[in-house]
Amino acid sequence: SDSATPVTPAAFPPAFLWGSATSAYQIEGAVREDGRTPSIWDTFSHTPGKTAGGETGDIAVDHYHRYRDDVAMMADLGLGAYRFSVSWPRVQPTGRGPAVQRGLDFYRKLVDELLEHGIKPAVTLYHWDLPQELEDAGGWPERDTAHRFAEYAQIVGEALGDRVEQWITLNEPWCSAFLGYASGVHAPGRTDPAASLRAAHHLNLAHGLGTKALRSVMPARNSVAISLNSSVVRPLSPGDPADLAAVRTIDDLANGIFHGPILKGAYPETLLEATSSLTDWSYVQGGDLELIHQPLDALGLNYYTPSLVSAADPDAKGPRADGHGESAHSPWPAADHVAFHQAPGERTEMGWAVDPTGLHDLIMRYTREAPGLPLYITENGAAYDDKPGADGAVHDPERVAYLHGHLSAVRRAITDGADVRGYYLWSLMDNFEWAYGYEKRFGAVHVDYATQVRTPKASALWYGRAARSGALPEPDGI
Ligand code: PNW
Repeated sequence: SDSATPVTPAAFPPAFLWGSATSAYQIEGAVREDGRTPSIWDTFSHTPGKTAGGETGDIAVDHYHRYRDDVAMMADLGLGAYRFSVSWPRVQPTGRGPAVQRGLDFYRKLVDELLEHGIKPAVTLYHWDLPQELEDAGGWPERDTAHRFAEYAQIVGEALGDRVEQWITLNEPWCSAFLGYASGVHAPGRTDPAASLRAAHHLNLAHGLGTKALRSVMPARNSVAISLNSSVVRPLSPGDPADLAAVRTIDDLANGIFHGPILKGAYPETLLEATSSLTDWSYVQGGDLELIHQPLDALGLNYYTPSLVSAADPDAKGPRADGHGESAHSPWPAADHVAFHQAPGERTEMGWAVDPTGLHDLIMRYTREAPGLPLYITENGAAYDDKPGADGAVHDPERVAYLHGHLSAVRRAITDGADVRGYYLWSLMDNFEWAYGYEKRFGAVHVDYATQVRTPKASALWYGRAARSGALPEPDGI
């Protein structure tokens, strides 16, 4: 045999979905068109000091007007799936009452465009853009918001359920609850730890009520899931019981608070105890846990980097290093005894450690904890400081290496018995990165914000080759 022949990379299952992901506020722009009203992210981004450079999603990457070109670009790249989110205030401007037809029409046209290009749509109902009127009425800490979400879910399910099979209720409720209501680095920017725990429960309840509403109006073949930013939490010293206790605290607040009720029908006892100084959890009403713990068709995992924690030195005061944004307020209620650490090694522009093994560990954990439940990686990707070169091309070898490493970890997990059905690269194109504005570029496609010109980076071409062949090209093959 010829020893110079490169090893053929192991193929992925033939039905594996090779997709990319975006969210409405991060790409659409057109914030005052066709009856849309402000969401909490419009209000927040227009509040001085909340986002880098005071940037907003007013225009973003103008996807609302360019969706046809963007879909054609995905098809040219060879991508087979696309995860996007619906803007709630486009569909229900006050968060209640009848739907705005023009808002629904935009998503129907987008879906039809995708289907015509052979791209499988996955709809996320809530990717953080709560109608401002609902926040004015109390937001996620209020129970009524969960009922409003169910009504909205039913409207969108009725409108698109005949042509979209894959549904995701919420994206990363951890961010909505704890970055939104505890650390305040995300909209609505509140810093009330007790309210953030109420928000977490009402987000869980919204998932349960929303799932039920979707199932009541959609064909039974459709799949309903939730996307969680399930953290991989590691101890600084694996042999130190105090560090292992810190892992437990953060694992409960990051994972158990959502997976517990959703997958097992109960909040972890250790979470209830640890947070008892802030809340008595009396807003968890009879029947809530049954609603939240409904059969799911799939679980979405969003993964970027693991967390490294230890017991805190009680005297240590100083900047936090948990990678969750700058704030004097912690996004971790009742976790003052935990310190976060920066892992050594390579990092992305976000300062997040590059650690593909974490993705393998995460997939294997949920393979054990939710046996039989199909898994999707609904987000994974990296920000790098990409600039077009003199030739106009964008060379992003770091992102190619990141994707190769993480997709290899997914492939390994499948070999180890995990049922991973698809992967959605975050993100299709550069976009509004929340509190970081347009500074951090997660796109596989470069966007020149002055002209809105899209240029596929080397990583987009590499990923497209993977998608077309169903196997991973060598990272330096481009
Ligand atoms: C996710 N954290 O956000 C979101 O789903 C995307 O909209 C976002 O663009 C992407 O990841 C990249 O940031 C996160 O502080 C924001 O741990 C913050 C955190 C995690 C995810």
